Amino acid sequence: MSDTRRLFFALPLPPKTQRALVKWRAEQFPPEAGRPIAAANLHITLAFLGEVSEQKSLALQNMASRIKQPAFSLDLDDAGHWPGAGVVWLGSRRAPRGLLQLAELLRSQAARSGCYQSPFPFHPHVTLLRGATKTVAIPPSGFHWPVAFEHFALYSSEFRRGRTRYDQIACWPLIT
Ligand code: 2AM
Repeated sequence: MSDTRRLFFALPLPPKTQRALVKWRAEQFPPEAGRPIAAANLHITLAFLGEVSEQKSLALQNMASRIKQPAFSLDLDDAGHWPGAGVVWLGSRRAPRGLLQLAELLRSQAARSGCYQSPFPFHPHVTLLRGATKTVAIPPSGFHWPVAFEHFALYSSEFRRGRTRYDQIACWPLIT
């Protein structure tokens, strides 16, 4: 349907971290491990909303603009492979409470607005590779990517001409 868009709330990674992760990924994973996600598309999803009408999107943006949550930092120090989903991911051994609260708030607002709800428990992560359906050697622990988050944003996702494109629709500050 043309009057809906595929939307999700996410934490964008700072461009410097995106570039560093892309370099590290190329060193850690062989090309056959999976399809690398473009640097600019590296993010942590907070709430996936599915196909959303413009009216519902505006209502969700209005609710998001009223969220007052403190900023938080996180250490990307964990990695794993979900072979079923074909995803190689980076995450954190200790997700900050602020991140979990923000995701919970956005997810409950989305649920009350009748949006799609993922049946899976929330596991904050950055997807590094897709199409990773075969066994992948995960880098040994010892890596650390510290990231400070001061904003969260609403994105649309569009798949066109073989490419996934994310566009930021709106962005809100966390309290610093
Ligand atoms: P993923 O990276 O783990 O695949 C845009 O597609 C974002 O929404 C991605 O971060 C993706 O998570 C997430 N996403 C897509 N489809 C989803 C679904 N059905 N349930 C939960 N998250 C989803």
